[in-house]
Amino acid sequence: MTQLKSKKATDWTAKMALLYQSFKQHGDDQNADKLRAWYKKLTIDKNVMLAFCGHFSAGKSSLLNKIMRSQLLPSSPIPTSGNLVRIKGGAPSMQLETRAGETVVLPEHYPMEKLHDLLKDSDYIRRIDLQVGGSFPQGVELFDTPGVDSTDERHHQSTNEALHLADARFFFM
Ligand SMILES: Nc1nc2c(ncn2[C@@H]2O[C@H](COP(=O)(O)OP(=O)(O)OP(=O)(O)O)[C@@H](O)[C@H]2O)c(=O)[nH]1
Ligand SMILES: [Mg+2]
Repeated sequence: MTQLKSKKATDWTAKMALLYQSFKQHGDDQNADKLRAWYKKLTIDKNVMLAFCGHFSAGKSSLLNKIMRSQLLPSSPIPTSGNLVRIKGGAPSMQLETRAGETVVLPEHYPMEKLHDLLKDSDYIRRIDLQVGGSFPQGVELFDTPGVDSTDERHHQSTNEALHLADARFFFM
């Protein structure tokens, strides 16, 4: 985050930096992280971000699978998706971030069943980034999120972590 030299700075990046510093000073790491992610979206990624959120078993992951023409995301009639998934186009790759803050790159040709286990895991995994090839449009990022009415509190947390980044949110019910 940009370091401020003067509090009189008026551009929006400087204002964001001030806010970030304020969150940090008050120990509000959660909002500081959200702000940092938003800053990255606006200045580096610049992707259009669309979030699929809503009730569990409403068909979010199934529709995303249709869009990707794959079965990458697990789907079943019980609460299934356990963490935030960010999907974008590019050379195929999979990367996850644990709740402890570690980043793990999954090997090429990672087995689908094992990937599904990771995508259901809300205990250790905070977020999974999938880069998919084929005709997936560049400059677009789709978010799959856990059901907001699931009884697992971490499911709500994962969804809330992403919604502020989305340019549009599709609510499934
Ligand atoms: N009949 C019918 N069933 C569907 C449709 N879309 C999804 N399903 C089924 O509904 C169930 C739930 O679908 P998911 O895609 O896992 O729903 P989700 O919203 O991702 O659920 P969570 O990950 O738990 O939040 C699965 O058994 C799907 O096969 C649909 O359009 N029609
Ligand atoms: Mg799902």
